[in-house]
Amino acid sequence: MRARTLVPTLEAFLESEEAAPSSEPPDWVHVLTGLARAGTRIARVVARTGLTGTLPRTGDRNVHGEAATRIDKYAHNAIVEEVADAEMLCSIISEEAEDLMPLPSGHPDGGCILAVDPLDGSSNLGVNVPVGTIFSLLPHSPSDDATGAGLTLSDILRPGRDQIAAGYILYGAATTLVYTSGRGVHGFIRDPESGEFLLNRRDIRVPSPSARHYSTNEAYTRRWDPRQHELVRHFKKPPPGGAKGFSARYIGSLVADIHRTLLVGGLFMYPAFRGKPEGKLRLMYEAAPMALIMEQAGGRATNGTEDILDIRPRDIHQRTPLFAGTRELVDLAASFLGHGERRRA
Ligand code: AHM
Ligand code: MG
Repeated sequence: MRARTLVPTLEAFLESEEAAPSSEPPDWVHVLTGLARAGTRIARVVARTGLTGTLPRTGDRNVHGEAATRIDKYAHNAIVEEVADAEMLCSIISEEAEDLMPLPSGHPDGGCILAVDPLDGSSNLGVNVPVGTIFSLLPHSPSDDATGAGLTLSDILRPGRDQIAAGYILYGAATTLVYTSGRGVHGFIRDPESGEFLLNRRDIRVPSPSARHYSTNEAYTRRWDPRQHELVRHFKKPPPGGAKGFSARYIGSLVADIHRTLLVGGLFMYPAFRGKPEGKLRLMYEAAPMALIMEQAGGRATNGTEDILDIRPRDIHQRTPLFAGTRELVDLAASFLGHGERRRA
């Protein structure tokens, strides 16, 4: 009989890998396990969207004027409920809330902010395309009182390099949680039978050589900057000496596009263009957590002129262009866009 290999659950892994020997796991672990519980609830609702009528537009707009669905709101509430007890948190930034959300009064100020996109790409759900939750945990600068109520915007607008932990939950064929706390990137798949997130990939690295994929919404070509045109023209040129050329991949759902890029490599791009001078994606809860994941996996992420992790936000919902993926390909993009040595791949 074959011996059964014991695959660690998320909790067991966090306890054994993230705690110093014979000490308690760090406090952020409670936020991550709360997010995993919320992810389990969200996955269940996502899987039933076609049956439960959670999908149709409510006619509501979210704080950014975008169409919101009831499931976006459900995901937001599930996350707030599941992390509310985490003592290290004091406030939440959510794509679904206009302002910084303080936790209920009486909650101690644990010095940290959770920035989250509760359900990114939910407009894809009607056609059964994977969607995801993206999260980032940041310390805030000391405020002048113990409840955190004295927090000002400048206390919380910290660059992505300060993140304590970041990651995403992908609701696809399998519900997958990927996180980093700055010590590698680890992936877990939720076993629908036991309900546990089980370790699936330890220390994920963006492969090198990687897939020669470029990933962008080419419908915006006519509004692109000439340098962006030049970059994509470069990907379409026949490679010298019979080498394998580039191929295109674009799902239009950030978590799914980044997950593919993380596992097989390539270059994901959501550039700025005419009409969207800062692109579409949000810095604090979309680009920065994905950038930490990419850097920790040996890849890179830039806005074209600056590494995403070095950008100090001016606003909690600030947008940024994003170029992320295999380091050589992000270097190449930066060289075309004016940030780095011009190289050829
Ligand atoms: P959302 O936050 O409103 O759900 O939109 C974000 C999504 C991302 O998942 C994806 O990368 C992007 O929008 C796709 O945008 P576009 O349709 O412009 O290519
Ligand atoms: Mg989003």
